[in-house]
This record gives sequence, C-alpha cells and structure tokens, in this order.
Amino acid sequence: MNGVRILITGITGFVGSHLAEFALARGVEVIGSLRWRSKTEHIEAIRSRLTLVESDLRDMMSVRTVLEQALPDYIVHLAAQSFVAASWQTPGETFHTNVISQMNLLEAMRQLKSSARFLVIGSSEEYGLVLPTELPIRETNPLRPLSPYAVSKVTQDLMGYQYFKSYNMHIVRARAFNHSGPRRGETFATSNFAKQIAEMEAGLREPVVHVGDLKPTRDFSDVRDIVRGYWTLLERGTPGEVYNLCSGVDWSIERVLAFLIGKSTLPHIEIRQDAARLRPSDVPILRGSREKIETNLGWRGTIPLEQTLTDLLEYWRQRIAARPR
Ligand code: A2R
Repeated sequence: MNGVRILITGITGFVGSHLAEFALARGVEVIGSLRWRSKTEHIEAIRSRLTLVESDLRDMMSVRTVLEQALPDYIVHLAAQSFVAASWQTPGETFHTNVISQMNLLEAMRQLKSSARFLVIGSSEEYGLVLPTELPIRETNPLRPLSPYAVSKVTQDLMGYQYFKSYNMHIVRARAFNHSGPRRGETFATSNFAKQIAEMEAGLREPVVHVGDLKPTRDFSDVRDIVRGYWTLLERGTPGEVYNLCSGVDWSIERVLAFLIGKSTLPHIEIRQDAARLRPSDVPILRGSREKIETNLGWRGTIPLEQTLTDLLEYWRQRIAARPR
C-alpha cells in the first residue's frame, strides 16, 4: 500500500504496537504519537521504521502540530486511559484524557481540513449492564455504562457520530470487546495472572495467585485479530456506523485462570481472592454478536483464546528471564 500514511495515537501501548507492526507489514508509512515520558519497550523492534512525534493529546496546540507533521490518510486513535479499574480512582483524569484528546484531534482535523479516515476506539464496556435476554450483544443494544471508563468511551463513540453527522467526516466507530495477547498491560486480569504465574515459575514469588472477582464472563479476542479488524474498518467500514469486534464466545475469568494454571510447570498453585482487586460495580457478562462486521465486511477472528493465553504466558516468561538479576 505504497503512499498510505497512518497516524497511530498511543503507538507505545499494547494495541498500538501490534497495529504498527500490522501496518508496516503492508508497506504503509506509520507515524506514531507518544509522550516524552512514554515507555517505548513495545516498539523497540520496529522503532527505526517509524516516524515518532511527541504530543500530549490533551493539549490542542500539540495535536495540531502532530496533524500538520503527519498529514495522515488514516488515523487510529488508540491513546487513552485504558484501564477500567483505574477509572474508579481517577474518574476526572480518565474522562479528560479520553474525551478531550479525541475532541482535540477531531477539532484539529476540522480546522486543518483534513480528510483522513478516523477510527474511534470504543469498548464493549459501553454496553455495561446487559439483560440476559439481550445476549449476544448487538450494536443496537442500549448503552448502560457502569464505570467512569465506560462513560468516557460512550462519549468518544457518540462524539464520533456527531462529527460524522455535523461535518460529514469519514469516521467509523469500533466497539472492541476484550482482547489480549503478548504485551498486554499487567493491570489487566489475563496478563496479570500470566505474569504472576511466570514469576512463580522463576522462583520470584510463592505459588499463590492473587485474584479479584472470577465470576464475570468476557468475550475475548486476540489482539492480532483485533488490529486486523481495525484495518478492515478503516478500509471498508461505512462512515458513521458502529461495529462490534468480538468472538461471540465468552469465558469466565475463572476459566481463563484455570487454563493458565494448567499451562504452568508448577505442580500446585493456590488461588487467593484479594479485596483490593474487587470493583464497586462490575459488568457480569459480556458476549457480543459479530454478525454485522462478519456479514458486511467479512471479518472474524482466527486465533483461539487458548493460543492467545499460551502466547501471553510465554511473553511473560521471556520478559522475566531477560530481567537483570
Ligand atoms: O501513557 P503513555 O505515555 O505510556 O501512552 C499511552 C497513551 N496515552 C496518551 N498519549 C498521548 N497523550 C495522552 N494524554 C495519553 N494518555 C495515554 O495511550 C499509551 O501509549 C496508550 C495506551 O496504551 P495501553 O494502556 O496499553 O492501552 P491499549 O490496550 O493499547 O488500548 C488501546 C485502546 C484504548 O482506547 C483503550 O481504551 C481501548 O483500546 O481498549
């Protein structure tokens, strides 16, 4: 795809690094925005092939500068306070980062008359409280957000709709359900469990895995499938429309943990619930319908969750083995 330029905000994050790899493999020119203090470990292997621009997206002037420098054809706005649990501690910061950053980007695009395609990254958390009769969750389901993070994502989502309607901008909205894989932030349950197990295997902690509520179920996809889905939406998604990206299958957190423990080399691992890991209100069940994106655009995930979790555990084993002792 010679000549196409993509701007990835939050390129140093979990999804950003995978999307950058995906785009580079297609011959696309990748420009990434990061903050001066962003950790760059996830993009070290591809850094020489990227153009990196510093910007705190909450600052309008620096967002304009990024757009003027990048002159993108596609923008995937991944930068965010991405962690639901942290949003209870810092609701204001979560809202400010997630909502104002996207508004700055869309306003700067408008001011600079950018005709770039823009992908809004929403979340299954937007659906929040889902009635059993509403499963699997379609895009038409009511949005009943249950966390400050979810409210920020609803706002980003509807803002994308409003800018599309008001200014006829090429904006497609994605609602990604849970995704995991190598480089997942350690605050997320899948990655946190895998890291704890890898540390136990390395003899760095006792064989006790600390957990929160194991009952909720989530619809997991592999991050490598999700970035392929984002690409599909950029290329062929209908502007103004919203699409679920999901597997259509839900696993309880308990089942995820049991799978990872089963992959461990240790004979026995104790499971201990930690009150600090429980949330004020949690979404009990999230299982999506992928019918719209599959029927209209032909996307579906291909990597089974067992593979994703195996790769995630291996990622942590390697990271821990590489740590200086
Ligand atoms: O915090 P940093 O400097 O390491 O960079 C993170 C970036 N970010 C920002 N960039 C510019 N200005 C900001 N004010 C700002 N705040 C955060 O967003 C990092 O590069 C990225 C988030 O990466 P992760 O936490 O690993 O999130 P992940 O899983 O890649 O999520 C991507 C998207 C987000 O919209 C999530 O809410 C959604 O997928 O699930």
